[in-house]
Amino acid sequence: MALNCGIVGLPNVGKSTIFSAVTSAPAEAANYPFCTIDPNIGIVAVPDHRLDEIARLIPSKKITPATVEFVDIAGLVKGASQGEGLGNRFLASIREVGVIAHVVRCFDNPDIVHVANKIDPASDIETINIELALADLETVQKRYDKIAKLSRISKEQQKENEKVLPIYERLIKCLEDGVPARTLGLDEDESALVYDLHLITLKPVIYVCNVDEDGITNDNEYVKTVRAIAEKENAPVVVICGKIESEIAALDTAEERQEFLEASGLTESGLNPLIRAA
Ligand SMILES: Nc1nc2c(ncn2[C@@H]2O[C@H](COP(=O)(O)OP(=O)(O)OP(=O)(O)O)[C@@H](O)[C@H]2O)c(=O)[nH]1
Ligand SMILES: [Mg+2]
Repeated sequence: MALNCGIVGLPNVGKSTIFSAVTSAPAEAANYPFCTIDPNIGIVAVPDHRLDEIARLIPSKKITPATVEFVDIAGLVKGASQGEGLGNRFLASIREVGVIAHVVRCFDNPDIVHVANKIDPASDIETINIELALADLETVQKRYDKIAKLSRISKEQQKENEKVLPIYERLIKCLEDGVPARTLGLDEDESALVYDLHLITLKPVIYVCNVDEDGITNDNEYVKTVRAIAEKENAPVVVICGKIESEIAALDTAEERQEFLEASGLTESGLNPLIRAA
């Protein structure tokens, strides 16, 4: 099965625009929050010049690149874990993916609605992280209560509990503060013990800064803020201009796309680093 990457973020930040450009699959993108309701799914080949080089040197009937499946998920808002906005049923879509691409709005444009009425990447990231942490908190707390309540258990189960309950306690403490579980830095054994909870905030995240045309070649202040947050989490950052990428994706030929890229001051599509990071 291909690795899959869920695109999450606040409503109207450009998730579907980026999804459509990445996957060349049509997804409705419009200037109003909660445009996307059902998740859109698309599969893309991972651009890898090494594969092109090998294919050139060793002629082969069939060349099969690695693929990534992208899932465009509905926008999350403050209170989503408690049913606000489109509510918590979308959390299920996020639970199913392997990697999260967190799209953050990093451009000014009074015409494009922002659900909080101001452009503030740090606050936007915090809002999403808190909702995802609260969703995970519910999952861990439920499991913890269930196990802690068991009265007659086997010796084996007892041993297992002694190992897992302290990890659940650490998770609960972290998630209660609205902090993603990945920041706990669980080791391999600990991660294996909690794997079956499928925690959203334990999944690796890529921060995707959606910038305007001027923001692709030079980091703007918003992007700098995102980079600082990502660095603390050891997460990669990809800077993309959703608007340009959707225009490029709409062009018919590779030559036209290359010309457009060069005219925009780019050497390759900003989508490639995203696909590779995923
Ligand atoms: N200026 C500018 N507008 C953009 C950019 N990316 C997206 N938009 C516009 O922002 C609006 C929202 O884009 P969508 O891709 O629908 O946003 P979304 O995050 O999928 O929104 P929901 O599905 O409602 O959560 C659309 O009108 C896009 O054309 C960008 O890089 N620059
Ligand atoms: Mg959308």
